[in-house]
Amino acid sequence: MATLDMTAPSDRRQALRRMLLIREFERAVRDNFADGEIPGFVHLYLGQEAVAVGACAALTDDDYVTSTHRGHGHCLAKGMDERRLMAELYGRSEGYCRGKGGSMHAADLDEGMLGAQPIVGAGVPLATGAGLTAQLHDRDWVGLSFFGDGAVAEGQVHESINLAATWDLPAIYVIENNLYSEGMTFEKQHNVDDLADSAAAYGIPGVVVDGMDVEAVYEAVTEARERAARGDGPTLIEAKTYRYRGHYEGDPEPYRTQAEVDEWRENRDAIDTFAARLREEDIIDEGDREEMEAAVKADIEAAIEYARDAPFPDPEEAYDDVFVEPNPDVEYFRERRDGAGSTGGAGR
Ligand SMILES: Cc1ncc(C[n+]2csc(CCOP(=O)(O)OP(=O)(O)O)c2C)c(N)n1
Repeated sequence: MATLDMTAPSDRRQALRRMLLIREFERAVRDNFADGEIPGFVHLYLGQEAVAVGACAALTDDDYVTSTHRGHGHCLAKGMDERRLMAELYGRSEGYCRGKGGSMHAADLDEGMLGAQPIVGAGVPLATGAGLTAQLHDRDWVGLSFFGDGAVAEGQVHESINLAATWDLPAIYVIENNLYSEGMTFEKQHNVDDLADSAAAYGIPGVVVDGMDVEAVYEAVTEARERAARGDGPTLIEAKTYRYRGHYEGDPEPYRTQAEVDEWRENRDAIDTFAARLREEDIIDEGDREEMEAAVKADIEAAIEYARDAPFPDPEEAYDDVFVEPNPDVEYFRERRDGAGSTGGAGR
């Protein structure tokens, strides 16, 4: 999805619409999962819409993102089509991975979504890889990884950011600190107030941003992207946010109170805050939000119908796309590795 200019009224309206689309998508998934229409597990992004939309609005179509088990919002914000994403969740062959990936594995290389990764932290090295590819092949894209506060405790996350920092790779790391990792509170898992502080250990900027403010996220990612494009290396951004639903649908949530959830929803909701700001600035009027909501609702209803009507994949396809022929680039790196005078590494 194209970059937004958040100084332009029409683009700010567009940002609000994208957040509403994600919210409506997730509400529909919540309801239809409860009705048994959607197989597997789902982890909803409700509450965190400002992070995905703010970050992706600062990226170009050529940039790459990686996602997590809570990935529907990232997919939609990056420009994936709600009908094919819904079909993927429904396990249908019209889905992005022909229904074989489901909620936690959606990917679309055309829109720059390298994939949702349910292994906690596993998307981070992929974004580093996108940055390394850009550097090695003189391409203009950046790799941005979304990951949770829980993922920060994974070894591969540290290794990936350290490598990107050392090699000045065009990468951006966005921690979505929603205060919980499954049932573990943030305080029980980390000994710091701000996870962005760990940026000091990599020698890169660490930025804390209000993840309930779409424009604040947009500004932080815009700056990080400019820095990456200049060849100055990665930035670590911590967006403080909150998830409204349980870790997964069906989670009894013994680790938090309803009062806490209500407090965030009523007083800090990212969509309400942004819509109120746009109203104050006369960019939308009273009826605009309702109109936008009705429009996205119709889009999501159409997506559900599309998913319901789509066929299931043929069982014979089960092993398709599991292995690929080596990409020519593999030979390129192999030759570099085996070249005269090499010490065996792929080199920089
Ligand atoms: C390597 C690994 N360890 C454990 C799990 C089980 N698991 C799935 S999600 C999750 C919590 C992740 O929390 P966080 O990274 O904060 O993301 P959030 O759910 O808050 O979006 C855990 C422990 C997993 N999928 N992968």
